[in-house]
Amino acid sequence: MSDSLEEYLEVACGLTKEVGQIIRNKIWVDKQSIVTKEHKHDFVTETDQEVEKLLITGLSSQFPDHKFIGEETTSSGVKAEFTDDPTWIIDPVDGTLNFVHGYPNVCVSIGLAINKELVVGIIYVPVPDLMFTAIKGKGAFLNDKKIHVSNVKNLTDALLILELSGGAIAERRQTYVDYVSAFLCHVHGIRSAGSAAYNMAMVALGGGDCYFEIGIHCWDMAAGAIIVREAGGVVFDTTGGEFDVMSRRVLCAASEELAKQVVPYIKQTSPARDD
Ligand code: LIP
Repeated sequence: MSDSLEEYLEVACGLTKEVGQIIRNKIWVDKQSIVTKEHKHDFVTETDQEVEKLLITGLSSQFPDHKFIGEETTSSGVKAEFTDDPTWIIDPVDGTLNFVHGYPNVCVSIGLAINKELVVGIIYVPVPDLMFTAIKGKGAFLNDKKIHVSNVKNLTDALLILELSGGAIAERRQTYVDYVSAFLCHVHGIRSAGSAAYNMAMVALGGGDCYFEIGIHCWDMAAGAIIVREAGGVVFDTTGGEFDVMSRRVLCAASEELAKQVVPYIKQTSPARDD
């Protein structure tokens, strides 16, 4: 089994590097062709669609019995089917709003689940060429060098990562304003990268200590969940319960102690599940 996981990772990393070149070539090209999805700040570009197609075509030619859940395929109306079959969960461009603006925190995020368990994760940040990878039980790596979460256990020592997204939706706007004012007097600082996958990679690297978000999708967090865990961190539901990749809720941290201190501040909501 572990040989196969290594083969899956190798093939997926090769394809990811190839599509990364497309993202690098296009990020600062004048105008992306943009379409909006769930709300007026929720974008998709031709690059998202092109990259997802190339990844799915490349992976399915090597692994014809594998299944796929892709952000753009799903938003075109194909229902996500999460079964026990090996399933690649793909966000071709996580941080599309960044991409549209030319802000380089943009990732290709690919998780592989077998029997609904995440076993391989890749987060590739093509502009600075950062390749985060993990295989279950084998640790997490950045460009082949082993990485580990920080040793922060207290909120008062933490660099907290918060997304300030969904500005087009009044209720979400207020929630983020409330979070900033609640956390700012406790933590060392707050960062917002614009990509769930990037945020989770930062927790895995020890660059940030804790990140949570409600309302994102399985393709935003599948790869990050295994990479954070393999880097020694914890991944929970935002209530502090068991993480469920289809729930659209994630809380990850360098330590369980830190995660549990953050839970009481989170405004819990239950968006429609991905499955
Ligand atoms: C984005 C997430 C981000 C969230 C955005 C959006 P996309 O994913 O990475 O964490 O705050 O609303 O969901 O749409 O760029 O793939």
